Amino acid sequence: MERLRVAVIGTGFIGPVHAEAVRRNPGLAELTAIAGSSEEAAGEAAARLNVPFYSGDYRDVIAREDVDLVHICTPNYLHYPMAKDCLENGKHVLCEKPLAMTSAEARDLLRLAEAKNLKAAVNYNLRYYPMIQEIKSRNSKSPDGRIFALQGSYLQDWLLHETDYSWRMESKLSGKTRAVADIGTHWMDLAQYVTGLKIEKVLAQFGRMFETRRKSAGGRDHTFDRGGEKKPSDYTSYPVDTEDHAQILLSFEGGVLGNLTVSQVSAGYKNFMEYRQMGRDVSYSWNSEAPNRIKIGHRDQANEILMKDPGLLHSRAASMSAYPGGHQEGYGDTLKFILRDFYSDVLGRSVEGGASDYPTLQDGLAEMLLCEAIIKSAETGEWMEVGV
Ligand code: SOE
Repeated sequence: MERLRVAVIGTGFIGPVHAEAVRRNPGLAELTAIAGSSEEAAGEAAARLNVPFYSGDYRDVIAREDVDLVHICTPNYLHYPMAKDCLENGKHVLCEKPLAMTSAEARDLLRLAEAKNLKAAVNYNLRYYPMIQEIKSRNSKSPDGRIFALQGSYLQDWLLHETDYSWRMESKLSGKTRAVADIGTHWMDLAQYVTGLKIEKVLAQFGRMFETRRKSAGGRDHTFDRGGEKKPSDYTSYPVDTEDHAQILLSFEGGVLGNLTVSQVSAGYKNFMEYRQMGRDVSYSWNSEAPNRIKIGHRDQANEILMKDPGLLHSRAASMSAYPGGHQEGYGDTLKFILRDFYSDVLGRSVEGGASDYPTLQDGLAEMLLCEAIIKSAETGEWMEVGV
């Protein structure tokens, strides 16, 4: 097969981002169809993105002969049924995270993909910042046991107001954990990926800023609704049963210690993920607000700031740089490279800079098992073993 014919399901925030990333891999794929939650939404997106076929019913899209692979960019509760339909229709799948609502759903998708001999991936795209790849390369060249502790956070503030609304606020659409499943799993996937160490036990504490919130009658995604233009009567109250904030102690294999703060109510942190690794030789510190740099901490020599320059990075990290020299890498660039890895594997092609190690359904299942252990720990106040 020369190039993959790709469809995107979802026309909200992330669907169009995926569509753009498809087109940034022109030697591997072309975008042939898009599906939305209505004929109108799909048609508007198809016109804006110049996509030849569209439908308000995703089943029209996944039944098409000119679709080999489908991106699922819909709310969490739709991931499993849509991915299952795609696999049953013989389509490869890239699903937004979290993979499903439960580990049972995730395991069923893994089984189905294997039975159908189809490839599937989960969009833990944050692995694909070049400097994250650099830390991973440096870890893989360091003897085992040099890592002592990991610390980090993923902080946002888009749900700080009690009128800020997203479908993620509704546990029947998003799952029993919100912030942890939505963004905490990004950090946990990245930490396990960068170190090669699995998380074995968790101890979690959840926090909720509001027990009830208010949403406008339309129920639209009012992410940035400051409530200014609406009257109190425009809002209805609803109970909140998921966490805004989580503090999690993590016990990694090999006795490596970890702790993670996840929050969607941290004023001023727009989309801040920080990864910090303490080891016997050095510490590494990276954050998504300054993605082109790593602070390398030393005890007996001056600390270093490593700035992205592909000529100075390990080959894998260099191959993940969308631009030469120190040009800034961004969120969208990470999707270009996760798709390059995934599509190359589907097409059976080699990948520049080494073997492609995109996040698979196995990684998606691992994150669902972590979420379930974290929920249980938050409910009981006890350490919980992570299932396998
Ligand atoms: C909202 O929290 C969100 O869009 C997440 O769903 C994404 O996974 C994250 O990368 C950015 O923030």
